[in-house]
This record gives sequence, structure tokens and C-alpha cells, in this order.
Amino acid sequence: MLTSKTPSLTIRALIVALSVLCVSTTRSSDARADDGPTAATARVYQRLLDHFDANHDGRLQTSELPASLRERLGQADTDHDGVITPQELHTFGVQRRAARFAKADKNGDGKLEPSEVGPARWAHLKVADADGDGKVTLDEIERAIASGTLTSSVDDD
Ligand SMILES: [Ca+2]
Ligand SMILES: [Ca+2]
Ligand SMILES: [Ca+2]
Repeated sequence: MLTSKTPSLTIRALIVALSVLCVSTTRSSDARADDGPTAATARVYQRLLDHFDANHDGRLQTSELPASLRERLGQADTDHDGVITPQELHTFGVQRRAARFAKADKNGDGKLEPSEVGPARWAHLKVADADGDGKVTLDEIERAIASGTLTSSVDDD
């Protein structure tokens, strides 16, 4: 009944695309170890918008999130403007994965192996083992996520 439905979805997708483009072209000095929002982050962001963008502005306000998710994802809003941007979501994901990685890397060799993560998590992670040494580095994980081989989740504790 609302003919504006399809166009507004298109506009939303465009806004997301534009904001991704925007942050990736304006990223500067502090982006060192950070490649900006990847396609993987853009997909996660779009999925979040599909579920929670109540005001349909193509941006994820922390106020739009259910309480449980707001508690976790709210930390992603590092500039505290009430909006989680794709860049903020990306940085949050990278930091979170790095923290989880460090915690799981019990022998501190910079690689995760089956005995450190257990069979279930290894079954998920092993697709990232690009050089086939039976261990995965954080770099391999990030590359697998960027290429879509490994699914990322921002709240997969
Ligand atoms: Ca919104
Ligand atoms: Ca923000
Ligand atoms: Ca290790």
C-alpha cells in the first residue's frame, strides 16, 4: 500500500554505501592498523539496520537497539554522539576480535590452534588458516572476514 517502500529502501542502502565510502576516503592519520569498514562490516551494518533502524534514517542510533544489544554495541559509539557508524562498528569488531584472540592464545605465540580454542570454535576458525599450518593468526582471521570466508559477528561470545 505504501509505494514509497522500495525507493526508501534504496535510499537507505545508498546512504549506507555513501557513509562507507565517506569514512573510507576520509580516514586519516589514526587509521594505521585499520583498513576502514570492509564489505563484511557493511553487510553486518546493513543487517543491523534491517532489524533496528526504527526511524529509517539509514543510521544506527544506540537508542534504536534493544537493551541487551545496546549494552554490548553501545561501546562501539566511541565519539558518544548516539549513532554507531560503519567505521565505529568496524573498529569495535577489530578490537573485540583482537581481545578475544589474545585471551584464547594461551601460549602467546600469536596463533590459535585447536587445543587452545576447542573443537567447536576450531571448526569455525579453521577456514581462515590460509597457509595451512594448522594454526590461525589474527591477520588470517581478519583477511578471512574481509573476504567473506569467515563470518564475523560483533556479539558472538
Ligand atoms: Ca536509525
Ligand atoms: Ca558515534
Ligand atoms: Ca597459540
